[in-house]
Amino acid sequence: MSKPHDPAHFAPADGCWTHLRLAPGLFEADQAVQADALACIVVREGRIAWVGPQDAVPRRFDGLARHDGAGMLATPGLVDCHTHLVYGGERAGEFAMRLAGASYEEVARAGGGIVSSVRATREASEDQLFEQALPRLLQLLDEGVCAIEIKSGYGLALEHERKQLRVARRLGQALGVTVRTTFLGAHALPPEYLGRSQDYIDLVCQTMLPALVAEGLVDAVDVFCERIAFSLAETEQVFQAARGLGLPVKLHAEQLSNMEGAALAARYGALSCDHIEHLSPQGIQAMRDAGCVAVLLPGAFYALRDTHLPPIAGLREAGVPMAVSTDHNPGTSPCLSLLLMANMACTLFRLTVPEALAAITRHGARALGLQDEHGLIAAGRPAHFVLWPVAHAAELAYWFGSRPDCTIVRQGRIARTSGHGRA
Ligand code: DI6
Ligand code: FE
Repeated sequence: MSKPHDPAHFAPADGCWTHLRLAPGLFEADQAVQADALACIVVREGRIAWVGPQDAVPRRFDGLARHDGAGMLATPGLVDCHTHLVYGGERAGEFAMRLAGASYEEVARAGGGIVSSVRATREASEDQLFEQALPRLLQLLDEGVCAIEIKSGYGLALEHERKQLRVARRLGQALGVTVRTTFLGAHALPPEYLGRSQDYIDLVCQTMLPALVAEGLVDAVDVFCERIAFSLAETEQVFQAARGLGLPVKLHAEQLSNMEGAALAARYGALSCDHIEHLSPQGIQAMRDAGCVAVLLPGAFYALRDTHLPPIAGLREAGVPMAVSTDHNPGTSPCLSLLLMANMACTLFRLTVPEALAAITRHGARALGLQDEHGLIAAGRPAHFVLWPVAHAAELAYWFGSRPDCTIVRQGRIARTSGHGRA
């Protein structure tokens, strides 16, 4: 029996979406829209066919249905560009340990941390992982996410990494959402490889990655480059394997210490460097020169009670595009709200509201190599957009702890309809 979240239940969004306001900087109009003027987005055959002032809609669209946007604010569908959404179990006990004074590194060294999620993930079947991840993804989607990255990295063995990536693909199909999969086999050293890090990296590069790529399960490759994870030299070996298979790379870089991982990732043309609390000025320059996106993860910063801020002013000055994501994971960011992350990026990292909104749309899309499909309202693209019952764009980053009652058009279908209030 099909489920209520099955996209087959959603009506096509084709028609003229009228009485809209367009969020500044997040659209390209076919005809200039004066500030404060009402706009229209025309959807035809699941794609955006035209964007412009609503009193200038071309006659050729006269026959299309009308959808009243009721003055709501339109943004592109949100993009959550860094998540570890598929895993077994949870780690609330570790949260308590950290509150009692243990650091993230201490918890990891005591056999908790990533490795404890690895145990739970290995024990779970593919169907169990799917059932556990489904409600998490539904929560993100209900807030307007239209594209999401899902990493492996809690299997750390071929069959278990495969299971995670297969679940990620299945979730995308079952819910009608763009999913980009990232292979993060080099997330932590599995316990059975203790003291044999090089052997594990060889397995990742020579066996796991090629097999999973051959199965069509990998869109990009990531590494956790950190004192408690993998060295710069090991990271480079994984990047070389990715390059050999023609895959883009990303990096968990300079989260807990400066390893100069960002400069290495930039040399490999990385789509993004993520976390980057300890990013150096040289790292910023390298990222700028390589056109690499800086992915900021305020959820992990907050949950770890970190105080070392990422170098936002330096990134801004260098013109490095900044994205913001949930980093949803059971250890350091059990967060299921991208808008909360936009709020925290403003409050904790001092992003401006326009920066925060670009961070969860345009720049998030770019961090996934999806900039031609997602993150901007423009003719020719698949129809992914969200209508928000707010007076000001700033409200998207201002409210926290509540869910706006939005209308969502995802993959050309109406996935949610607003009652025009707050939920
Ligand atoms: N950095 C993180 O914040 C997550 N992974 C990573 O490389 C944490 C993953 C976890 O603790 O389970
Ligand atoms: Fe992460």
